[in-house]
Amino acid sequence: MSKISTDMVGEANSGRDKALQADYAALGEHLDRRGIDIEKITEKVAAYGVAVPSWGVGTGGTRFARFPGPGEPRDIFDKLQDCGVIHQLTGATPTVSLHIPWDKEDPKALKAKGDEVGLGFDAMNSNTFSDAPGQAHSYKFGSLSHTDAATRQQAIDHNIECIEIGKALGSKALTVWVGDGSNFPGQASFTAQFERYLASMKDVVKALPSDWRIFTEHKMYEPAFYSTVVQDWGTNYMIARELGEQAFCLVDLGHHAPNVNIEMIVARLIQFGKLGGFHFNDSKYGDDDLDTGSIDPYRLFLVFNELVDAEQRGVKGFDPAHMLDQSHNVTDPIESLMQSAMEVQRAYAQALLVDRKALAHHQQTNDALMASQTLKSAFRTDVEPILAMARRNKGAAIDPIGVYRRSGYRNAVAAIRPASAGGSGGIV
Ligand SMILES: [Mn+2]
Repeated sequence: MSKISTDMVGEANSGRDKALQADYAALGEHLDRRGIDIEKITEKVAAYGVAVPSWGVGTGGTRFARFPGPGEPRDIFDKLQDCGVIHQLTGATPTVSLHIPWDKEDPKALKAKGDEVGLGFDAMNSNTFSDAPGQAHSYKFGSLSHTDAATRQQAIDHNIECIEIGKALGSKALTVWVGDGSNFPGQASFTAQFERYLASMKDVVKALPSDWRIFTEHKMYEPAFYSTVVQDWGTNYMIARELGEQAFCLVDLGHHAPNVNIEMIVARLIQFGKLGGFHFNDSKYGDDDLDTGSIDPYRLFLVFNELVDAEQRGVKGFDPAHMLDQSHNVTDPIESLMQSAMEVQRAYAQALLVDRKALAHHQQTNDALMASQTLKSAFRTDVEPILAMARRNKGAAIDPIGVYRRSGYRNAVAAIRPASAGGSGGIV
């Protein structure tokens, strides 16, 4: 069983079509009164895609435990199949982001499987935050910033290998996140460690094809708990400046302190031409890796408000990569990723509804209340009929999770894929 039957999707859609048409017409009328053409919004939403992370389709865990679900993917080919189902039903996730060495296989076979399930390949992700079996040097005390030159070289070579695999897959970007840092005051020289990191990254950039971008991802803490080499967006911006025109900052929504104004960070990076992309997820306390939009959908909307503003201003070279990066510990990962992709689309659709002319006027005249209400009125609009219509028009499911549950996909793959081990350590 590779995909869910298209007949089943069609039948489910037929049963919901009448109600959808009525809801869509009602919303269309409402938006028309606000001077918005619903068809234009639907077209934009239909054209929007967010990449799914290959590691997201396995059940995640914490450093305490992992509780695997049935039918977990055995390898990258199973993962690609699951990602294909997500895209089939939502029409919103046309690409997958691979993680090396977890997904290391013959690139030709990976490309063939991607073609089979209708997926392209987004940014490649390197891993120098854990040791791969048999590697010569350990990353226990760092990778690209390690005090030992041979360890740094091993990490550089690994990143270059990720670029090589990505080239064969049609990827155009490398995302680098390192766990390097320190756990004790005095353990590492902040300056020397950062100098070593920058020198290593410069060697990686030298191997970058001219039409590729490199994204560096900042994270405040964890696995290092006292200091982290790439800890915040300021450091990340310095890195992108140091590394040159192909280097950009990646914003993972969970990698900030609680209450940090992420949408303003996004605006700053746009203003100075260094926003590379996103890892979408949600959080309450830290890097919780919760489902996108599950805790604070307003913040997600405010991030998209900045993105749409930049898009509509025609900011030169503005082309951020959109990826999900979250850990599904208590849900079926396919359902969570479908829901999250739709939440990202929802935030995009709502941001498209912002009356930017009115907002600019309220800002100019210092009318704080009306400026804030201009955003709120877009956020309050229930755009579900737009999302559903975009899915229906491209042959995806009006109700992806309902169809997925009725399809029996999870039970079918569980019959083929052996139960995976639980235990500790599942953090991704
Ligand atoms: Mn991330």
